[in-house]
Amino acid sequence: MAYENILVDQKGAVGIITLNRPNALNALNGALIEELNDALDRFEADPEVGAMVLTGSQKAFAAGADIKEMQPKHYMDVYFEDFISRWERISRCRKPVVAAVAGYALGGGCELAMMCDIILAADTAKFGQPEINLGTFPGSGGTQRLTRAVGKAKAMDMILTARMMDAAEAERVGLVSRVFPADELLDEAVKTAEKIAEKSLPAVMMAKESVNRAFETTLAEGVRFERRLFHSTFALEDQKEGMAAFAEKREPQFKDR
Ligand code: CO8
Repeated sequence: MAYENILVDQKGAVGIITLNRPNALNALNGALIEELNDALDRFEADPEVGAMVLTGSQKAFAAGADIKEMQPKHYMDVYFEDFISRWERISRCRKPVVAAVAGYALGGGCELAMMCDIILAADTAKFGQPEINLGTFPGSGGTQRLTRAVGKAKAMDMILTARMMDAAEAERVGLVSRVFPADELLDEAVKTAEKIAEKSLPAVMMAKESVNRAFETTLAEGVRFERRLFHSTFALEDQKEGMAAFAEKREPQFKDR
């Protein structure tokens, strides 16, 4: 597939996807989402890739779903095409995805970032769910993921008033894990993804699956799920290598793929 709305690059074991619709502040339209999904499929299938970075421009990670594309749609259009269901592909990635957010992450842009595993932000980042200004409300997990990330008070405040949250507030309330000067953001995101990609890929994937389970189940069931996966890591060559390397005071060489 030829890409017109994203740029794709690979640095060692890190796949990098850059949203690239500069004239629309990276507004997410159907074509962009198909390209993004295709790039994710490729990186997921590539055994050389251990982690991914998703980023945008300095001005916008993404200013939301493309309002001009949505404007003519009626209820039966969105119902029959199950509008937005294909936009959640990234939340089903089994390999980790780091979102590097500079500038606006609004509406679907904020939801897309929240579908990633770690959000790193530039000091210029602005997060918001302004759909209420359009006579609608977040439709791709905003009411659910934002609430889980920052709690009811902040989520209601943002979703009902359309107020934007800056990077400092987003870090304080736990929406983002770290904030960097804008010109260092991408390097830091790639470094973070590289660090993840150096680990055992199956252990990383299981750890991700287990953390995500915390959002889907009770504590007792989640702990049980974690225990089963934890036990299964003892079947990995990487677990043998990791523990042997510790005992021998050397760096581990993880190879399971
Ligand atoms: N859709 C379409 N075009 C957009 C969008 C958008 N969301 N955002 C910006 N653009 C376009 C503008 O129309 C403008 O185009 P043109 O030059 O042709 O007029 C260009 O990008 C530059 O934008 P501005 O001139 O407005 O730039 P400013 O710096 O003045 O303002 C803002 C920046 C504040 C970000 C402003 O553009 C804005 O408010 N944008 C809309 C933000 C918004 O409401 N987002 C929510 C959209 S609804 C949504 O996301 C539903 C989610 C559905 C699920 C998605 C799943 C992942």
